[in-house]
Amino acid sequence: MSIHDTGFNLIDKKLNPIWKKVRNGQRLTFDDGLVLYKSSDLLGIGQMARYVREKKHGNNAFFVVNQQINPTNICLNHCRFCCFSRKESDPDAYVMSEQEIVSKLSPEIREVHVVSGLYEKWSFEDYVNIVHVIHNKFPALPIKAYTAVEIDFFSQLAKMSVTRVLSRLQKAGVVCLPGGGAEVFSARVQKILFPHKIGWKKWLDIHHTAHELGIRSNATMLYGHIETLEERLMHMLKLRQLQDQTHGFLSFIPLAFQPGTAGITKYQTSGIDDLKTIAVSRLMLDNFDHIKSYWVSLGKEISAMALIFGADDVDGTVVEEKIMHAAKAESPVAMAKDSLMSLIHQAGCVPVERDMLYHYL
Ligand code: V47
Repeated sequence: MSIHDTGFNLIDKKLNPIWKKVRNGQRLTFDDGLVLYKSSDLLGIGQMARYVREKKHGNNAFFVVNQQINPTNICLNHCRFCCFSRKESDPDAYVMSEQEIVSKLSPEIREVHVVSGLYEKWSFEDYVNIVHVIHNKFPALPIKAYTAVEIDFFSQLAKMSVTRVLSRLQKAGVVCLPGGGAEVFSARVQKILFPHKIGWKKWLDIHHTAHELGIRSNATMLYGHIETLEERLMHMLKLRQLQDQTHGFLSFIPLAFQPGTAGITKYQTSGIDDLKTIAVSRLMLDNFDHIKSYWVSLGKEISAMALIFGADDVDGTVVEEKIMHAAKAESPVAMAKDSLMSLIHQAGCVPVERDMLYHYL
């Protein structure tokens, strides 16, 4: 039986006015978000989010056969939370050749996701060339490349405007920007964890410009470190505001922080926090079509449960993931298509293979 046919009782009566708004398709406020986050009625919140998810997508759960490529881990930003970045002199620093990049790809891949470090010895043309090489070898393969942080770096490196940088990449074959580098939209957190990285205003401006050029993008939120619930909600509301203007975001991806060796928190987020964050984002981001349950950061079990708590996409059968595994994520480094489909079945959903722009395959 679908949630549409089921009357359910909310244990936490404070949720009743929010449920009324959700049923009437009314927008939730910051204060509503706080009531949701502070409520212990996890199942009630999950059922409301499931109601919205089912209205948008029925029982479908999307996935894409995806390859991540990280051409180098050398990065001049040494963000405190990041276990992936290296100095050039580090013994495990690497730079991939064109051949190595191309060798990661195969015809069954439906989306390639390129995220690099900020490597000063490469020119902007070197970064563009990576896109060229991929596009020439696999012309039909949609390319999602370079976060707003990298776009800003290229603009400084090449002394070009963000618009020109993005247009150049678009001509080379980029159709979408990944959602990384957003972390959490808070000047307070930025000062402590990533002082040298672009802040939320620039991140949003770059996505705004991309959307104006017809480049779609995703949005992430890194949670479970030192941020407050209020900061998480402000992050969601700022994204919602830009989406109202451009409708350029494809999906929202909450990223559960993997503590690794960064020394910021001892413990990984709880399953309760993960499911609540998926559900709250589904309820707050009424103008986002898709909420991703990123199994690499949530693990397989919570990722399957997230599909009943508002998520409708389990991201990719990522062929190889490096960034979170550098922070000792316990999920496998890759998941085959069959395993991903069985994870979706376990949640009682119907797997739907998609391409980057959510066309059914
Ligand atoms: O920007 C870094 C985050 C992001 C850790 O657009 C960490 O489809 C958890 O953006 N624990 C990169 N997270 C990944 C990313 C992404 C992933 C999947 C899909 C898409 C998409 C984008 O990973 C970084 C940063 O916010 N990150 N270190 C960590 N220890």
